[in-house]
Amino acid sequence: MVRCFSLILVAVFIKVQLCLQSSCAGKQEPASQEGAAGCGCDKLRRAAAGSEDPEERASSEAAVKYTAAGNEATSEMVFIPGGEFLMGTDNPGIPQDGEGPQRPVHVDSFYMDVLEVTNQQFQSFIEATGYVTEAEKFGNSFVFEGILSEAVKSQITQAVAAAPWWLPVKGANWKHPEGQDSNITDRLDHPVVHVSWADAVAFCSWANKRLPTEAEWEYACRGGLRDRLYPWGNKLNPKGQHYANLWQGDFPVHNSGEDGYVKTSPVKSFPANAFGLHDTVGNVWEWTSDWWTVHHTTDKQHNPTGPPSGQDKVKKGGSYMCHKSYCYRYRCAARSQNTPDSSASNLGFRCVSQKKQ
Ligand SMILES: *[C@@H]1O[C@H](CO)[C@@H](O)[C@H](O)[C@H]1NC(C)=O
Ligand SMILES: [Ca+2]
Ligand SMILES: [Ca+2]
Repeated sequence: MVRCFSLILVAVFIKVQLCLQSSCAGKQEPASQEGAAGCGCDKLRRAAAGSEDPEERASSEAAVKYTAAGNEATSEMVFIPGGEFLMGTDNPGIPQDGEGPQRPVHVDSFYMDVLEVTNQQFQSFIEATGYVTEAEKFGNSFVFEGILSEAVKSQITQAVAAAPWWLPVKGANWKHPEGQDSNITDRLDHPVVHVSWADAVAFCSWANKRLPTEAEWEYACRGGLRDRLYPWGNKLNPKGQHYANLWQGDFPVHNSGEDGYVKTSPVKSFPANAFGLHDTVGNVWEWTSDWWTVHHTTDKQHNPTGPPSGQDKVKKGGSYMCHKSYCYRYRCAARSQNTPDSSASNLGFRCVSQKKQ
C-alpha cells in the first residue's frame, strides 16, 4: 500500500515560482492515473504529529466540557431512510484510493445535516464552549497557495513536496482562513474550514450529533440513485448547469470560476440531491468517522464503521479545488484520507444523528 509522504520541507519560494510558470501545470495533463491521484489533498500531515489517540482525546473533551447543545446554532437536518445500497464502484476513477469493489451495504435510518457546518455555526460552538481548535494550538494550517495574499506568501518557507501548492500558513485557522490578514466576516454562511477530525467530533458532540460513517455519508450522497457517479446522476453539468462548487480551468494555475466561485461558496448555493442534501460533493471535503483502508470485503455489511484503528481518517466529496484532470474525487464513491490532526482550507464536515435534533 502506498503510504503518504511525510511533510518534506523545501524552499518553496523557488518551487512555487517554478510551479506557476510551467512544470506543475504541465505535469497535470493529461489525466494519467498518477496525475489523477496527484492533487495532494491526502498529503497534508503535520510535521510533529502528537502521539495521543485523537479518538480518545476528542471523545473525552467532548464528554467533559461540551454536552450542552445549542441547537439553534446548528444545521437543519433531514431524515435519511435506511436501506441497502451498492457502496463503492467497480469502475474506479482512482483505483489506488480503494473505491472498489462495489459491495452491498445496509445502513439504518439516520438524520443528516442538510448543509456543511458553517462558520456561523462553528462560531456559536466556540463562543459557547471556549473550544480551541488544533490549528490554533499548532499555530498554523494548510492553505492552497492560489488563494493566499502576496504578503502571506512572502513569509512562507516550507511546502508539501508532493503538492507544492499546499503551504503551511502561520496563523491560519477557522477564523483566519488565509492567515492573519484574512477573516470570516463576509463568509459566515460558508463552510468552516481548518478543522481537524477531533475539532469536527467536538462540534458534533456539542450538538448531540456525531460524524457520519463513510457508509452513511456515501449512502446519503447517492440520494437513492443506484450506481451513479454524482448525487444527481451521471452527467457533471446537466443542461449546462453546475451542480457543485468544483474547479474549472487548469489546476493549479488558473481557476476560471465558471461555477461562480474560486474559493468556498455559501452553503446551499447549488441544488440539493433527492434526500435534500446540499454540497455533499464539492465546496469542502467532509470528515467521516472511519479509519482509512483501501481493502474492503464484498460480503454484505450492516452499518459498517470501518477498521478498528488506523493512521488516517476518511474524507469524502472532494472540494472547490477538484478538477477531473488531477483530482477526480467529486463522486460519491470517491474518497481520500488525512491524518486526524490535519486541517486545510478545503476540508470541513457535517454531522448526523440517530434521532431528530
Ligand atoms: C475582514 O476582512 C475584510 C476584507 O478582507 C476587511 O475589509 C475587514 O476590515 C476585516 N475585518 C476585520 C475585523 O479585520
Ligand atoms: Ca468553483
Ligand atoms: Ca462537501
